[in-house]
Amino acid sequence: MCPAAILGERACGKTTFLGLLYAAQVRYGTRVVDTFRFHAPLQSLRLMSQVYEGMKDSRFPGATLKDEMTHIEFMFGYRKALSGRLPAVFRDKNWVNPFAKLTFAAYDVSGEDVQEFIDSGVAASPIIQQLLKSHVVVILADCSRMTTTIDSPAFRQMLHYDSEVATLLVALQTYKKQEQSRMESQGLADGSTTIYPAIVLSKFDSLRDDVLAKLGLHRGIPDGSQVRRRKEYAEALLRVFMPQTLSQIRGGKVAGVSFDHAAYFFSWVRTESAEAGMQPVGAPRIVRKEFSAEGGAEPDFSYDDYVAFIEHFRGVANKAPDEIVEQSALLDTPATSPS
Ligand SMILES: Nc1nc2c(ncn2[C@@H]2O[C@H](COP(=O)(O)OP(=O)(O)OP(=O)(O)O)[C@@H](O)[C@H]2O)c(=O)[nH]1
Ligand SMILES: [Mg+2]
Repeated sequence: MCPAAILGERACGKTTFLGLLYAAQVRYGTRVVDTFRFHAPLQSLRLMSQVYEGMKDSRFPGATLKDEMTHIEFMFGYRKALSGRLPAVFRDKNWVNPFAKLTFAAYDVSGEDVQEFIDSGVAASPIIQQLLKSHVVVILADCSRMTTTIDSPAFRQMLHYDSEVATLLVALQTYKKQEQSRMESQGLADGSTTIYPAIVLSKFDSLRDDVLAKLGLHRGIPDGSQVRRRKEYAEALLRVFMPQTLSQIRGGKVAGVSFDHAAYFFSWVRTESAEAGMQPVGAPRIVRKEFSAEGGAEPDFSYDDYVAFIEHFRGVANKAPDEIVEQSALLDTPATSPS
């Protein structure tokens, strides 16, 4: 089981993201049910489904209560291609888990625990210790705060968030280095660790036209088949609004710990105010799609990107470290030795 962290600042769209991920998972999972599983503890499940129910009713979630976010977790499981090829004797043992798993937890970068860690560098709280164990980091970047007015509070706040995320990434890399030397000294590691970063550009629908124009971008996101152009598009935004984070994840290998290529996803929800071309007054109302047999009356959101998110992590889950643990567990168990 590989731990994954979702990072976001106050009001950047974390809860909305979780609700939409839940929706996408329900819809997608019912089609590809054999190779993808979603599990969550009751409390998390309840929150995610309630958020989604609200969105079906055109409402965005309310602000998350203090500490509520720290209890949200869920798991993605992907059937391993490998299990089909294992000899029957392994397949039949339930200790050979046929699913590669990622357990996601969401962290509020503006929350007390994270702030205390950023300030002190001491990983005192269990929340931070859990965060540092993650091999996957999903970073939310709020497009509604992207502005070309460089002395505006929104811009300053964005750069502040950028520096906090970069600090956390450095801490994560340092922790992995230490973990790796510990493992190496016990003969358990092969001298390299990979951290898998993903960036979600949240509230993409509220990115302003003048920002796009200044960066020479068009409003249309290159579609999923144009991987390189999508990456360039996302990085054009991040280079301006999250430069330190971008430079961290592209920093190459440091003492055997490296960041994998970042994956980029766009999250948007169609809202009434955006449609009418007006500045939102209060919380915007979500536009729903026509009622369909497929999904009732659903909010209109970037479903394809959420599916791409789920599928991207299939590859990651299969490469991520729990494979190593399970392999060595196999070898360590005499009764099940393959020879
Ligand atoms: N236009 C638009 N607005 C969004 C979108 N996602 C979120 N919002 C707006 O941003 C607000 C905050 O979103 P949340 O998902 O609650 O953000 P959060 O990070 O969970 O916020 P806290 O829990 O309060 O820190 C929502 O109430 C919406 O008004 C989106 O995709 N498009
Ligand atoms: Mg929230």
